[in-house]
Amino acid sequence: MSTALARDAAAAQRAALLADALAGLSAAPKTLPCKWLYDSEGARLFEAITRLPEYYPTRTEMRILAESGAAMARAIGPGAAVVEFGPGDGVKGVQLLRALDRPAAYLPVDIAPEWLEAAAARVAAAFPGLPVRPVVADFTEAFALAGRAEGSATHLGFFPGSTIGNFTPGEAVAFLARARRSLGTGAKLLLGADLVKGRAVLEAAYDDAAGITAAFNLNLLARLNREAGADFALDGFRHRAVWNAARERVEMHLVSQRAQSVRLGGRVFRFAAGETIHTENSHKYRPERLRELAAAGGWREEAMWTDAEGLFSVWLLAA
Ligand code: AVI
Repeated sequence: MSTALARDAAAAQRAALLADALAGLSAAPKTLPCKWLYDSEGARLFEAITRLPEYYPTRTEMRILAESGAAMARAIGPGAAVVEFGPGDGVKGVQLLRALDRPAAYLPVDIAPEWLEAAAARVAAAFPGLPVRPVVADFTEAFALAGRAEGSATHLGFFPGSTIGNFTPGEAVAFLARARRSLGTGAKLLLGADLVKGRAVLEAAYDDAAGITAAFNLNLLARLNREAGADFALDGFRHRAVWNAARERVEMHLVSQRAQSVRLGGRVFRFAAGETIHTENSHKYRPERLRELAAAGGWREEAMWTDAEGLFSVWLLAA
């Protein structure tokens, strides 16, 4: 990207952040969209979260991919073009491609070109000769893969990490329906989904002893100070993670430690002591619920793999 284009993209991004923050902080209860957790500092902190002893999803999913990779490859069949939604550093993509029978291509999809580069470079280094075609697109909106498939290869969507859990159920169904349209006829989707489990395990996973998840959550306020000119006092808010059993989701909040005011975009937002900003939902699924969401998005279950403790699930869905 040229410097001028990069500058325009950064300015548009800051304007969108400010608009979302003004809307979210004007709502009752106050909220901020979780997508803004991932600036470069947030992405670094999230990588650290994935290695925490309490945060079981990443290593459990990697174990399922390692242990059941051969069965997945058989169910998927040879020659698939892998389309990974939000590939992060590309580690899971490499693991999947290693298991598959003669994959035809790797197409990582992300809105941020700099993140795509890391995943594309890792995959290209691990599989010389495999066509790697990054797609710059916001996969939370409609996008086309037309003309990108390798010959007649079928698309295998790959959406690991239970990132689907950060969507509301309505958004999850909309994503699944859009993915089905983007991936085209005969497509399959390999989907990671975290499972419902006991409160203690879930709350520890989102409120670790080392305070990394707290730093990840609070970085959202630091980002608003840096990029949107807000004046949040970072010691005036504390991280809270709570399992909402009725809605089967872990919620992250930032709790105001005192009555205080914050300036943002020429406006003043007042907080009562104990008032929270709701920053993220991480839905957990029972298998029957996941099947329902998949069906509503136009997919049917072909197979499901889990770990010995039943912590996490990986689904193969067919269009
Ligand atoms: C990216 N996503 C699947 C993570 C999750 O578990 O919901 C984000 C996260 N938030 C706190 N810890 C991890």
